[in-house]
Amino acid sequence: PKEIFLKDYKLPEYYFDTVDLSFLLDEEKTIVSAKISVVPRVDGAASPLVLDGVDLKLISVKINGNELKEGEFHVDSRRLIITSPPSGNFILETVTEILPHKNTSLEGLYKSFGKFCTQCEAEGFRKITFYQDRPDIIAKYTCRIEANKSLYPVLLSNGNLIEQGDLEGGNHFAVWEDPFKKPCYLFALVAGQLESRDDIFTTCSGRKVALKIWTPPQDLPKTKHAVYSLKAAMKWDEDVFGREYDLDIFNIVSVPDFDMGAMENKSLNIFNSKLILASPETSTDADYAAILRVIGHEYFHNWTGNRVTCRDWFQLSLKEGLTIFRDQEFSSDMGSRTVKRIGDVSKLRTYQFPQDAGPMSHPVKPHSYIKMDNFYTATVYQKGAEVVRMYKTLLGSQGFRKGMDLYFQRHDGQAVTCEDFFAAMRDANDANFANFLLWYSQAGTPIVKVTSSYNAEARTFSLKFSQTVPPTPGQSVKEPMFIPVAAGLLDSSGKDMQLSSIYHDGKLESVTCGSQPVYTTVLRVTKGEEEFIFSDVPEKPIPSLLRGYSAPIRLQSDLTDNDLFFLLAHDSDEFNRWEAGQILARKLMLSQVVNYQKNNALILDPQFVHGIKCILLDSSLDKEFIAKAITLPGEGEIMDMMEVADPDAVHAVRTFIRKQLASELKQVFLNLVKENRCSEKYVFDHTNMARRALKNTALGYLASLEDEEITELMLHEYKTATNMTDQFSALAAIAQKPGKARDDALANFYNQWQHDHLVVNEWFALQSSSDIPGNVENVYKLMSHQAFDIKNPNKVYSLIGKFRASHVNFHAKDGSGYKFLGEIVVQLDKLNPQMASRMVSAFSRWKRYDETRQDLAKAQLEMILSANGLSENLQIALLSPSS
Ligand code: B3K
Ligand code: ZN
Repeated sequence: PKEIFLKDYKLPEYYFDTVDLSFLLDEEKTIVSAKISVVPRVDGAASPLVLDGVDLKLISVKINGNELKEGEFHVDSRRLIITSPPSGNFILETVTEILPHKNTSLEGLYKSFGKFCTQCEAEGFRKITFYQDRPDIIAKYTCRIEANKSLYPVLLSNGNLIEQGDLEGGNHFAVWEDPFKKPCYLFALVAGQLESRDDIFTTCSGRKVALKIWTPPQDLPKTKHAVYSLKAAMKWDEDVFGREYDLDIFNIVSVPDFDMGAMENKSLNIFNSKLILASPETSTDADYAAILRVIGHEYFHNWTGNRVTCRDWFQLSLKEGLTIFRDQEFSSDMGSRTVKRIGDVSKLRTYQFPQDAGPMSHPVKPHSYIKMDNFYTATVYQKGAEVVRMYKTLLGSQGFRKGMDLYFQRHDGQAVTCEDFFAAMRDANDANFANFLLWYSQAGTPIVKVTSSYNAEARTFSLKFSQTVPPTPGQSVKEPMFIPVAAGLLDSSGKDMQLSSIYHDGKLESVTCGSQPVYTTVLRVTKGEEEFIFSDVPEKPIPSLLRGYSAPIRLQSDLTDNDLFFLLAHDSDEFNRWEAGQILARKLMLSQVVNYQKNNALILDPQFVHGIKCILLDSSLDKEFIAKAITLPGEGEIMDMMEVADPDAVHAVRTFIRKQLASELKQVFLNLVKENRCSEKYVFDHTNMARRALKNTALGYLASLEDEEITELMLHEYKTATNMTDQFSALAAIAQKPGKARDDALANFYNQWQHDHLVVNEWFALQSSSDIPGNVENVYKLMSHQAFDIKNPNKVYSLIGKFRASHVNFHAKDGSGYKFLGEIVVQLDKLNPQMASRMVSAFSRWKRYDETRQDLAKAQLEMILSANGLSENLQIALLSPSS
């Protein structure tokens, strides 16, 4: 495999202007004809034209109507080279044969449950036809599809349907035309037995857009929420970003075999069915929220990704970071902003921080790649979204919107870079962004230390920052970054102090803004060491730092536990109230881990119990916020903070604290369960979701007690549940402990839902991620369950992917967890290399554990490496620096 470098980027020698594709779909093979008008970039230069093509059988190739003879072209397993094309514009025609029914990679054109379907991003189009498979080749497409009418009554592609009709011999055809130029990764085709739920969206300029959600007939009743979500997203993008939809039709197709969540193909989004189908009886609040979010995400790509696309794959975050940011904002506006922010920051900490601290650490804009598929990462997506958020923090909402407007104005119809986005933000606001671009090129999570001091005489309050960025593979020396730190000061009654001016860099700068009082200001930390001195501070304040989590860093402050309890109780920034609780919980957990390792008795600080109790009883707080605030940091987060990760100790401590809280606050939790039952019909709105979240979190705590009364309660909740959120939460509570109640409930649940794949997947996930001792045996058994199928990505994610969520079982000291995953990865690689390499990433931080575990993990990695016929994806995933 060849490594590709950003610094080697070259403009293409040839552009493509129009692309006319024609597919003859058939059971045995598919014939793809492509007619491309080619335009040399520089007139008169006749360098070879190199086309990508993988697993293709070339039938013929013509230029300007003349079939090429031997010697005029060269074809191998990866490319077709036209040795000396004519100078000037010309027409290239190829005919190729492909075998979709044999394609298990779920990339290119493949079959899923009898339907034809495509996935081209990043480099799947080359499995369909010979093409310059790179995103800076943007062209206008037409697509003719022909297939048997009874097997494939619905034929879809991008753009507008311009012609259709019946043919002799039972075939029919459809011709689609996409008026917008696009890169080939946005091409899509679907053919099969599908029905649509139809609706209409009227855009801000009064145009009517036909909305169609396509599924197999039996799934159609479950598409209501998808339509609702799509309309909400279309309206939101108009309201918040001024972006109107640009075609008269928008299709979404739901498919059961899909490698990821969904794909933003122009006007023909293709979705994993788990992100389309929902009903109150079968889907949880989390499912409903995920559908809203992902439908929003793919829809928003129409402008950020499709109309303005990426010049090359190093720029992936240009569309993904930005679109994640947009979907985060959308979900915030549709629900609770604070709770959404908490969820997003937790996700960043759970997935991106470990990545940034491990062998796979890479910048938001990677410098090189071998397999692009391996770069759809938490860094490119989640950290990329944080980078976009920082522009907004620095510029304010209006400034950010000005920057976005300029970005669209400058680059509509182009394939551009992260620097172009940066320049639009800067130019629209005349802003000084110092070395902000380092966020794209420098990997690693910055560590920022802050110390504070109050000078009563001078009435000044000083914050001293120092920052370091840890070395990462290939980047041993780091420069200081530009870190926006949103900060406020609390007085002794817990109220925000009004801020007036700050002394910094030899100057006194006013932070006021007209006559409006200012309570939060954004400090621009740009140096290795730096001091900010607030003036006119009448009493010693408690600082609230990094409000709303204004930068993706690890902040280490000198706040005392008392300060943190104070912030937990009073901060006007709700995110920081949650954060204060989390910092306290992390400290507490780490201190008990030490106790556990020394064989000392574990203890729970009464002040912590009191803090949790106050939150639980504070009726002014949003209930979903309470549910988040009483949830302890995950085991992974704690292990991340340890020199040598100790899964057993962390698990024991977290279990102990949960149980202790449950027993000391039992009555409070019981009341919460009773008070927050939803009697009415299921409604997906914030108020109802918040009630359910609080009730079910309380139930989860209670489940850790050994108590007859609680078992009764859980069974009661399970039996009386009227929606999946409540039913599944009760099941999860019952399943916390091994025993008959657990076995019966799991069996009962399967019997009730065995006809519904998506629900059965959750049932798999619940069991595989369980912490009950020796669970790997159950997972082996479930692998041969009739409902499991290793070819279906959703099932693999549920049963195999979720196993690693149980740190005690995956990292079991006897090596059984590693052995299980090792065996599966080898098996999976034969079918779907992308999925195998995602699964193997569970091993990527094996050096973080003790020696025994290291040896066990290493043995599995070596075993995988020695397997025959390893895929490129997997080889590369395994050859990351530390493994
Ligand atoms: N753009 C796609 C991701 C494609 C990944 C291909 N391996 C989904 C999304 O982020 O919207
Ligand atoms: Zn995306």
